[in-house]
Amino acid sequence: MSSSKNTAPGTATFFTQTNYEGDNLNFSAADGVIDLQNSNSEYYPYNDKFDSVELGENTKVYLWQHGGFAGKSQVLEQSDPDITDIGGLSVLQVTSVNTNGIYVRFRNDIPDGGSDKPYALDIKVSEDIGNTNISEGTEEYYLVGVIGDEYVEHVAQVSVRGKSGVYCANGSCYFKDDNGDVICEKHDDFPTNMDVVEGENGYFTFILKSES
Ligand SMILES: [Ca+2]
Repeated sequence: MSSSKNTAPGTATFFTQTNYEGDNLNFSAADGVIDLQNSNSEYYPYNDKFDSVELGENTKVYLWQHGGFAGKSQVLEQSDPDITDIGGLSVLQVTSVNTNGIYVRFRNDIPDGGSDKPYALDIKVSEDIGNTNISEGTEEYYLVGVIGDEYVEHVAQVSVRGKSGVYCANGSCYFKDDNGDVICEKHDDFPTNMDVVEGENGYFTFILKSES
């Protein structure tokens, strides 16, 4: 039964069992980012517990496996009777369909690899709940935030650390929604030893060009 009759438009109902059974909680865009694994949250008992989700009309949900927008992620625009393949849902956000994900990956392009490799990017999109940490050598994109609707613009903190833990880059950029296009603009303090390259809409590769 994937009927959304029971769930209001713009909201999503999460169930503790597959096939829309068990305890359930309903969330809307007004709830923002829900961090189930925050032990101070009233929702903490539901960390890793939601196994299905029913969407109302005009609804999109963003799902993450771990806090810090880490691990697997998934975006749904229709009800799903089994979301267990996420491997334990810990962070979720409900929006209208008029939002896009911001996807980021990290590449080390220092010609000799650098003296402090491997390097890792930390990116924190404002209004979010934590850094997403992305190591070099991973090709995959990470869903680091959501843009659109009331999230017209985010300021993202960007930093890169080497193996020793010392930062070699630190600054910020903007992610903006431009009628459904996701734009990344470097802020004045964007690291001069970094670059950012746009791929498909909403997909960005952050590149470390030199050690300093
Ligand atoms: Ca989890």
